[in-house]
Amino acid sequence: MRAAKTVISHQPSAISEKQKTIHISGAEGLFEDKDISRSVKRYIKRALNHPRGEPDEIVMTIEKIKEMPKRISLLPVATLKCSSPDEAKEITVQTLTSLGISRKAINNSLKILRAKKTMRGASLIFMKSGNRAEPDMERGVRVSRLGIKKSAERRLSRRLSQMKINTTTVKEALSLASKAASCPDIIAEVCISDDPDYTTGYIASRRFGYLRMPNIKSRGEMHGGRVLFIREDADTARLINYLERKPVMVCE
Ligand code: WAQ
Ligand code: MG
Repeated sequence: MRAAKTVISHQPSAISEKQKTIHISGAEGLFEDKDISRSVKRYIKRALNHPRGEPDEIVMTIEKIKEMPKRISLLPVATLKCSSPDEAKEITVQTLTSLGISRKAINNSLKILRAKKTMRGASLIFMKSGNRAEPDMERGVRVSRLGIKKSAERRLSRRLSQMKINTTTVKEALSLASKAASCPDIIAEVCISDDPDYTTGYIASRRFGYLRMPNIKSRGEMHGGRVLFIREDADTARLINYLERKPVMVCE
């Protein structure tokens, strides 16, 4: 599902009005036939009640999966002590540096994550050169075709409940990060929600797991995004195909 809003911006210096599309919400999953109607209803409800605003377009795509999903397991979860966006930045820079990611790549990612115009998908950044690899830089790459087995979801819910973070937001973000981390060419991911009232972000990697950072942004801010750091010699076409099209199921 994706939901968007078109706004007309009146720039003080411009003579003409300009239309631009604002991304409101997007979500995806893998479901059994019998669960499709219920899932579609949930996605519509979510699009219509979104903290980023009321959409004037909701697009729903339903595709039959013809390939057995690849099974993956979840990254381990931890919540770091982090009390401000500055502290989150410090943790992010330190963690990414220790994973071998260059200062240039880190700086480029911070620009994307703080840009006013949010993307619908993730940016792919080469870990050394800092160059971007996504073919459409406004849209980014959408990690899609991922689901979680019912038994795995129940177990995850129990675990997250003990940590008092059992929400759809956390479950979906952890699943997405685990699909990304299942790619050997992806070294790390950084995520900030674009929802104005969701201020916890994360940094994920196979080495350190899924590390949550509270207060990564201040309440009310509309910016956010995702950056995937990739190996310098990654086969980007193959990588993008995996992220966008390969069915993956969380099974543990
Ligand atoms: N694939 C790639 N990028 C995506 C996707 C996707 N499927 N979905 C969202 N993005 C990008 C896009 O640029 C959004 O602007 C940005 O990520 C943020 O998306 O453990 O809610 O859906 O408490 O707002 C983190 C949870 C929540 C942390 C993240 O992201 C925790 C969240 P949002
Ligand atoms: Mg959002």
